[in-house]
Order: sequence, then structure tokens, then C-alpha cells
Amino acid sequence: MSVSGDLPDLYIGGAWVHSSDGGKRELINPADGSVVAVVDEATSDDAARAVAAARATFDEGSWPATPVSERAALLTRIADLLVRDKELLARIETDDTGKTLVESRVDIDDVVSVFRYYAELIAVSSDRLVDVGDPTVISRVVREPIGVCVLIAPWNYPLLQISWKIAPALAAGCTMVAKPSEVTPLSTIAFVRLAEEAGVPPGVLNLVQGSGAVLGAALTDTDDVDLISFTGGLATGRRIAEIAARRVTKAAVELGGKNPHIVFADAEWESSVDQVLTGVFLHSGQVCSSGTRLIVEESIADDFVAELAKRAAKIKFGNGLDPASETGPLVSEQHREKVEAYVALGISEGAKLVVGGERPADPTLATGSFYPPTIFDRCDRTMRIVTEETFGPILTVERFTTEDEAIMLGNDTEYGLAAGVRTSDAARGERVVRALRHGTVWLNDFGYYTAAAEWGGFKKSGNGRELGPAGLAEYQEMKHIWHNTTPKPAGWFKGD
Ligand code: TXE
Repeated sequence: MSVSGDLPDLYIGGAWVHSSDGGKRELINPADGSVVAVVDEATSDDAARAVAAARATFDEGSWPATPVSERAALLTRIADLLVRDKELLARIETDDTGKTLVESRVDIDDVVSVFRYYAELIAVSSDRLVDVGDPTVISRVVREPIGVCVLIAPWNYPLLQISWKIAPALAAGCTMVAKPSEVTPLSTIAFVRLAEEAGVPPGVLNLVQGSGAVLGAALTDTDDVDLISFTGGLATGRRIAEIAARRVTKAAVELGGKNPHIVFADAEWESSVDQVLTGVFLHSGQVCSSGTRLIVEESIADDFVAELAKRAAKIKFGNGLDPASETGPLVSEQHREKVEAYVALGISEGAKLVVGGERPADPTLATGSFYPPTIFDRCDRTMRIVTEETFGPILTVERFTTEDEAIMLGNDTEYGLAAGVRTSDAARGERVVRALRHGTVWLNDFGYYTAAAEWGGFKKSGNGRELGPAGLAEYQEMKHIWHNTTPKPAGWFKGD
């Protein structure tokens, strides 16, 4: 299935164009290895032209000063079109990423809710009057669009993650260049066509797609960009943050996590088993907030792990278009090799392999990048399998005996994106969630979020927030306007 056929896939200054050197990229369906589409692969020059278009549109165009009501109406039109095209977009996402159609539909619903949320939020003025103690002075703090934004997204939730950036950037009145992952650009290309139909003015939303290594410098190492919003791996995020620091460009980076899921012995059993399993194996573990570290109280650990292993072995994985599939493949062959290397590492580090750990034998899965749910028991913090983000269906198990030890283990990670706590003791639950240094903490639940609440990380999970009011503020500058309605000399220098 092709999104665009022979249509161009880059959108620069309001025009759809092919890559300037004719470059193309084949996109592979990870469920069966087939070619999903062939798309334009931008050059560094294309990326520079996209940034220039966004710059000129911001500096010379009317978009930054467009009335808030018009911007909100545009976001609402986009949301309506997303609803209209939900099935098509979900199908594109499944073909490109391998995730099940059910998951893709949930993603599109999430994208709709984000556009609706920011359409509402931007309509509420956040300007602030400040009393300076002089009635002749009107002092106010207003929010203005930050300027040109470069929005770089990863492959695990392609349309969802770029929408968490595009929606607030548009609401704020910014212009932007969107760069989806080269592995999964199709839903973003389809989205930009839809945004054009909704009436996004030329030059406001530009799109380039291609290798980050090739396009990165043109997109980030330039004074024409005011904000870089990036979601991806720690190594790339660090590189981008370094460039941004040198340029004194604002950078908001979300860099994944190594997320603890702490289960006390008094936790409700059924929901705990179920959500530990879902929390780590949903989307084959390719989730930044995946609960990859089970930290379980010693007294229930053997039974708990045995039950998890029993159920993990029954998870049905297969082509995301098959309604019987509960989870899909890994996003690419290259990523499967990375996950396999982590499994081999876990074994060599002495972790006890309980279930999984080998490619599936089923011949119907042979052409896809499938990997089974895998659990390692008897892990500890000296193991890289416990400290590094594997981004695959791998659960490690550590055990604790006291509340303090559970907290210590939960915080013993360089990341700090998300954590889960399960206990039927509400007071203990509150104590532990407050002690954990992670951006989102679920108590007796796991994985849920909403457009209205901020998302982001402590420590090396990144800087800045997406979603919620802070997710809009990233795309705004604050300006203090001091207006003296009755000018008079300051009288500081006497002049004699
Ligand atoms: O990510 P990259 P990769 C983690 C996960 C995964 C690892 C690597 O552990 O195994 O990162 O994945 C663009 N300048 N996460 O290699 O490289 C790139 O084209 C500008 C966690 O796919 O970080 C893509 O659009 N951009 C994560 C985006 O950055 C550059 C989700 C992310 O790619 C660039 C995905 C450069 N120099 C992976 N180099 C999360 N936080 O959820 C690459 N890119």
C-alpha cells in the first residue's frame, strides 16, 4: 500500500516536491518484509530550504499574529479530518510500524484528542497583568510564538509523537519543519496532506523526511531555528542538545526510559499480573514508558514471575492486520538484531532466562521481525540489561524486602521517565510515588496518560514537557510589556 504513489513526499513552502537529487527510500513492512511504499528521501539542501521557508513565513507572514480563534478553528478542522480518515491513517501506521490495527486506532484517537485539547487551551488567554505600584503604568506579560520549530520524531508512535509537537506549535502561532523517522514517515506524510486540506497556510508546516544523520545539521545547527523538539534515543538527543547549547537554541528532548514497575506483596494480584505484562509487552516493548524493570517483593516473587511467564508464553504475536494478533513485530530487522544482542548480553551477565529468548519457530512469521516476550529473573543493577533501554519485549526481575529498598531500586537509573507502584496500602502508595524521581508515576495502574497532563522525564529522560499547559508553553516566549500611560522623566541624571 502506498500513501502517495508517485506524488512527491516533501512539503516545503506550501508546495509538494520531490527530493532535489531524486533520492528515494523503500519502506519495509516489518510484519512480512514486503515493500510498503517508496518515498522521497530529502537532501540536506531540501532540509535547509524547509527551514528557510519556515523562517520567512514566520518573519514575513501573518501566521504568528493570526487571531487565536482562527488558529483554534484550524486545529479543530484538523481534528475533524483525522476522525474522517481514521481508518486510512490507522492502516498506514500498521503497515509502516507493524503495530496491531487496534493499537493504531488508539493512536489516532489520541492524536485527535491532542488537537482538540490545544484548540481549547489556546483560546484561554494566559496573559498576566502585573501591579507595579504605579497606576499610570500598565504592565503585562504576554505569550508570543517562539518562532521556527524543528520537530523530530521517532518510529514507535510516528503520528502520535509528531502530533504532540505539531498541535501546540500550530496553536502557539509558530512555523515549523516536521521530520518523522525515516523508518516510519508514511502517517506523517498523510497527515500533512490532511493539514493542507484543513487550510494550514503555506510555509507554516513544512515536511522533510530522510536520514537524521544527513538532515540533522541543516535542521539543528542553524540560527534560523528557535526551538528543537526531539523525541528519540539518548545518544541522538545528547548530540542535538549539544548543538542547541552552542547555538543557544532552546531544545526540548524526550529520550526514553528504563522504567521500574514496583509490586508490593499486598498488591491486588490479577490487575498486577495483567498490567505488568501489558506494561512491558505492549507494542513489543517499543514504548519509551514501557515497564521493563519489574521490582517485586521477595515474598511473592517466585509465584508472580511464574504466573507472568505462563501468560507471556501465550501472547499471540503476528501480523498487525490479523485481528487475532495481540502484538506485532519489532519495527525492523536491524532493531530485532539489537534486541537479540541484549538477550545474549543478559544471558552472559548471568540473568536467568525464564521465557522467550529465541526467534519464533512458526514458519508463518519467518519473513517478519518478530521477537517473543522474554523474561529474565534474578537480575541486579550491575547488569546492563537492567540499566540500558533495550526497547524490546524484555522484562527484567529484581527483588526487594523493604519499602526503602524498593524506592532505592526504583530510583537507581540514569533515566526518569515513568514508573508504576502497586500496593493496597494507600499511605504507602503515596509515600512511594512521591519518593520516585520519574516524570509520570502510576499507582495501581500503568501506561495511561491524557492530553491535559504533562509528559516528560527527570534526569536523562530529557528536558521539557509535552502535553498539558507546559506542552504549549514550550512553543511560547514570554514578553513583559511595560506601558507608561503618562510619560515623565526618570530624573536620575540632573544635567548640571
Ligand atoms: O533513534 P534516534 P533510533 C531509543 C531506543 C532505540 C534507540 C535508537 O532505545 O533503540 O533510541 O533508536 C532523527 N540530527 N528510542 O536510532 O536516532 C532520526 O532520523 C537530527 C527511544 O531510531 O534517536 C529520527 O527521526 N535528527 C524513543 C529521530 O531522530 C536525527 C523512541 C530519532 O532517532 C539525528 C525511539 C541527528 N544527528 C527510540 N540522528 C523514545 N524516547 O520514545 C537521528 N535523528
